[in-house]
Amino acid sequence: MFEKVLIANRGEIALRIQRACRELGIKTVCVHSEADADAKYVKLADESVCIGPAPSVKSYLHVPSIIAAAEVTDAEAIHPGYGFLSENADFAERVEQSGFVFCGPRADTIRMMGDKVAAKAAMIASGVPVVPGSEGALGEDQDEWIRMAKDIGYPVIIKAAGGGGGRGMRVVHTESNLVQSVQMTQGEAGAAFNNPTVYMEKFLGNPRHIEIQVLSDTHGNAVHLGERDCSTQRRHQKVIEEAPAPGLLAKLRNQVGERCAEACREIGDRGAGTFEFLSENGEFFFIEMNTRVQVEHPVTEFITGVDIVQESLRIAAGEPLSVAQKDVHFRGHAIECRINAEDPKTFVPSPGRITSYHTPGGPGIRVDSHVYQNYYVPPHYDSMIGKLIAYGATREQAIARMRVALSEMVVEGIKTNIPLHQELLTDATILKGGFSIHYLEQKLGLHKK
Ligand code: MV4
Repeated sequence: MFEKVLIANRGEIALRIQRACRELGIKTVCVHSEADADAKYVKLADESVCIGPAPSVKSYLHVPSIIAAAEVTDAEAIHPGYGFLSENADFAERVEQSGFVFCGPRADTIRMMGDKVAAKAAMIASGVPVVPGSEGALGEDQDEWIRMAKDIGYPVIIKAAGGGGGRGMRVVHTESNLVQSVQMTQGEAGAAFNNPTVYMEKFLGNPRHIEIQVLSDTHGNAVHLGERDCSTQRRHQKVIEEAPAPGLLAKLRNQVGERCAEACREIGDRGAGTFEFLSENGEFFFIEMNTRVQVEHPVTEFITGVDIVQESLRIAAGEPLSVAQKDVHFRGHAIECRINAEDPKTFVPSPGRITSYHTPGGPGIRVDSHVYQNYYVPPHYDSMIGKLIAYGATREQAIARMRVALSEMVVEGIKTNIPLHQELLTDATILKGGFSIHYLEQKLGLHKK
């Protein structure tokens, strides 16, 4: 195992990785911006290095400073967490070229999954079900686009190969708009991603967003840890996640999960990964793969008992997975509420000083957060200040525990979305489960542009 790992992130995930390292007996180096210098999790690290001013581009995204911090502290590996440089193939390459271990996949895996056309081709080759569509990039021939869309059936969606996470896509309802829409998406993709390549898919009108967690080691082993339902989202930001997905049959979970694990073995994946699917009428369609630990990993940890962050460290150190597929059992239900520093109605960010803070507890409650009383939420970063996760034997029990936890939680001095969560956990559709990715925006009265 490593002696010392550098954590190239901030906030709750930096603390989560630090805790995992400590349990494994690994010393930690925390890099931080000037805005995060006084944070407790920075002081808690064995060593800390200020890598630049508050704006991310000058600190958490500044590769030379991070590599230099690893060099001066003699760290062996760099864990990127999520966001920031976690899915930057050039960063992963630079880390390894500088003689450090990148706690994540090989750079070429990150690169392949960053190219959504290449990712989809790899999944088709491994037998993972994908959304019906162009099977590759669209070429030059406009008549071919028209034939293809007619074949797939309207509505279709044009997506940028360099996009993902909701960026660079356009829905087309009729043939009269098709050519212009493809050209506009190409133009935007060229400007935004420096890659004008686009592809076409059948547009699914009311899908659920269900994703499968995988772990792959460097010895050819890969397992899946089941799924999470992340359909409760607003403007591509997840709000609530849960595992398992309500109503999903074990047989289908294992079928799709095993396809994902097999794909990991075939592409030689390494570390923690997530296969994103859209699901309609009990069918699964792959859309994208994320090659990192995700925000919502705790719900999977609760129902499987596997520590995903520790596994990501063990895998990076060259150790085999600590679990085989036959040892992965799904038990109970877990739900996560993302706690954001924002207005619960307008979603406007609400940074500032937390004047009063109290966290809930009791059976099945987990709080993943780096904040505390008198913590100042800096305005420079994502508004998520923590996550509340509740586990129960059943979905009903997990939700009941979450309601109590939300009622106990006190965050004063800034606005948070706790009132929104309290309302969502009384909503009949949400309590029933199995709703689509559009439900929350419909409920909030937002309309897609
Ligand atoms: C889709 C889709 C419907 N049909 N693809 C948005 C984010 C990116 N990961 C893929 N996205 C979508 N792709 C087809 N063929 C609808 C979405 C989508 C979405 C997907 C997941 C979570 C939230 C979403 C919100 C709006 C649209």
